[in-house]
Amino acid sequence: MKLKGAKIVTESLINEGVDTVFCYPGGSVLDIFDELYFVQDKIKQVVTCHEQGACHAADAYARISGKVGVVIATSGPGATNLVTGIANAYMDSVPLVAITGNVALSLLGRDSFQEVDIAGVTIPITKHNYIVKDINELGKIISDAFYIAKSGRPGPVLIDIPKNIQQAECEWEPIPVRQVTHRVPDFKKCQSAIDIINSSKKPLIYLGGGSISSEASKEVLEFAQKIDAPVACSMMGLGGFPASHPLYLGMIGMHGHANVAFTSQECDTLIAIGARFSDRVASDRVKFVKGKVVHIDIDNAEINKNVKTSAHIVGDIKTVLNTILPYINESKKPEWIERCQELKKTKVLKETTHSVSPREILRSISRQTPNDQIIATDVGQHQMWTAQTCSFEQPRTFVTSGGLGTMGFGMGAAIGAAIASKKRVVLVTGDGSFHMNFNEVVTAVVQKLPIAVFVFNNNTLGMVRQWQKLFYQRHFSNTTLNRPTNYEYLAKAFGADYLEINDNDEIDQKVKLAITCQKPVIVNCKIGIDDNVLPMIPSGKSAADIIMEMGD
Ligand SMILES: Cc1ncc(C[n+]2csc(CCOP(=O)(O)OP(=O)(O)O)c2C)c(N)n1
Repeated sequence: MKLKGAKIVTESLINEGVDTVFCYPGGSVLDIFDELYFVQDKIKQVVTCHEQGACHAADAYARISGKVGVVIATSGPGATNLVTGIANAYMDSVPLVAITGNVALSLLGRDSFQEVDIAGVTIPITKHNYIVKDINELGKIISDAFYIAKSGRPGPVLIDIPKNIQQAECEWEPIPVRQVTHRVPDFKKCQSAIDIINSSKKPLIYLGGGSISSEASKEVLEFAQKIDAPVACSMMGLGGFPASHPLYLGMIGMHGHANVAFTSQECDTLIAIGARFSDRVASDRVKFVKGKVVHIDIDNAEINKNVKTSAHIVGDIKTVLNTILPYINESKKPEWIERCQELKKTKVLKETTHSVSPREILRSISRQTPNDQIIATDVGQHQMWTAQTCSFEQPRTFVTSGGLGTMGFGMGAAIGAAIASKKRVVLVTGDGSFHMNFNEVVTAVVQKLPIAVFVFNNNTLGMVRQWQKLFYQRHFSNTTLNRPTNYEYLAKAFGADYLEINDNDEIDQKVKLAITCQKPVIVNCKIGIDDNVLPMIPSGKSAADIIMEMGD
């Protein structure tokens, strides 16, 4: 059948199984929006306040649903407003298709109104990108974009569609959707990894987000139990292994649990699964681990990139584990487990809090919400407290900006997560991060999403202040906010509810009110300006330099 380019876009989206898009209109994308008008019953269309919010929402939608997230924006400023969101998805390996309109082909490269070479801009932050120059290629490009976004190591793909291509016509038939299949790794290539694992007396599993995108939680559990190995998750891996399991040690990395840092020094084999040895984990790449390293990852480029491995297997985590599990010897390691437990009991933090305790609020949220509660965060101290304190029992329950560390991610992400899950979402944010994207509270109100926004209001850019304390002689340059923002007026102005936590005694009751509220609610949590996130392994250092205590 003969269709307009814009119609090929909407038909292709439906063909790919897309049921939700996050979007913001504009002149160069109007033809696509005109077609979206006719498919409102098939594709839910969520207009945000800012394209960045739309991109973060599409990103979180993908993280929660396991599907490809879709965002649509206009040319020029609309497209550049997507850049942070695309980079965020790229760094955390999230499957995303970003569709941008552009000026007509004849106007490209002439500094036309709202013209930006968005394909050029996004080359380093996309898996692949396209400028559609021939209407006959549009359908195939969309099909390829979805496949590229979700296959191998997932990531974002951008399709820039000039206006005349949206308006041109050509023959179109639905292209059968290609399912992602995974090659079983050649057994010979697994042998040395299996041998090291089988001979290890003191293994430690370092579990990353790759295990979650591969849906490998069941296999990871079986593997860990079979070899009796304790498990530490990277921040992206949280939820990939149940936090209440006796083999679970905690989070690894700069602000990971102290016992994990010491365990990683004592283990004889570190088995990294779907993790990439980011500098926030292996800060001192040499001292990070003394034992052997076995690395299992879907991306060949990650092998030996940051840390030298003794053996590795490249492949999809679920497929690899299913392949090697029959050859892994079952064993018990009581002495090693006891040692790990001892470290878990002894290497604990002395908690000091100045007023309302952020950790107490998080414990209350964890206690009062179900195991499948989705918790999203922004970036800063509140993010690390959340990662350290909440017990994530299931995959796809923690939504956070890991690789890029994007302040302003939270509110858009909470919206995407709430729409994907059709459930209540808790957002933990800081006053700095919240000010970057609180416009999206009104999107949550319009969409009738029960999002409980806990603003950890310490009147400062807390994480930066902490670095200024530690490394810049307490020169609090531009981090004390002292903003007069009235959060109650702000909530009411957008049509949201408002609560306040001024005292530790009211935490449980206010958390309960927030997590039963039927609409978006802003909870102003008045925490102290000098609460620190500890432990901390300073940048470039190792477990030996861990900071367990610091003054204000
Ligand atoms: C877009 C962006 N700009 C700057 C930073 C650098 N940065 C990291 S944490 C942080 C402070 C965050 O403050 P807030 O959101 O109030 O959270 P808190 O640390 O106080 O919990 C800043 C400025 C960033 N991560 N992202």
